[in-house]
Amino acid sequence: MTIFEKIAAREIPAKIVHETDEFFAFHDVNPQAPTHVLIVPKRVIPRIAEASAADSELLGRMLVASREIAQKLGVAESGYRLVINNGPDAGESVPHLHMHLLGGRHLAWPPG
Ligand code: DGP
Repeated sequence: MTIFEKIAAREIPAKIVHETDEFFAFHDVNPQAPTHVLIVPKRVIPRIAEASAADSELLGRMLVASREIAQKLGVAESGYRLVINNGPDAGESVPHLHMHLLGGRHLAWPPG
């Protein structure tokens, strides 16, 4: 099982802020901004480059749900960034697709 599957199964504790039967969101253990949550499908897709057309609706629902999660966390008005790291140069460290939602401070662009 991946770390995130273990969190979904409640084998590893995490602060879960949103959950459906398909995906869930929880606070990142190593936050890079005052608000930093991960939105993760329960079905393991290793990374976005390995997603298929069959994953399109799930990924779309995750993207749309980010709005509700941002509202719940109080960053909808101030702004937030959605990030998916794919592969070594992007710093991907967990081979279970996840979307970062970062906010609560000004986020520099371009990213480091
Ligand atoms: P990435 O570098 O894009 O693969 O991001 C992986 C993120 O996962 C990283 O920001 C830290 C987070 N993370 C890793 N292990 C755990 C964990 O056990 N619990 C929580 N809450 N977050 C974790």
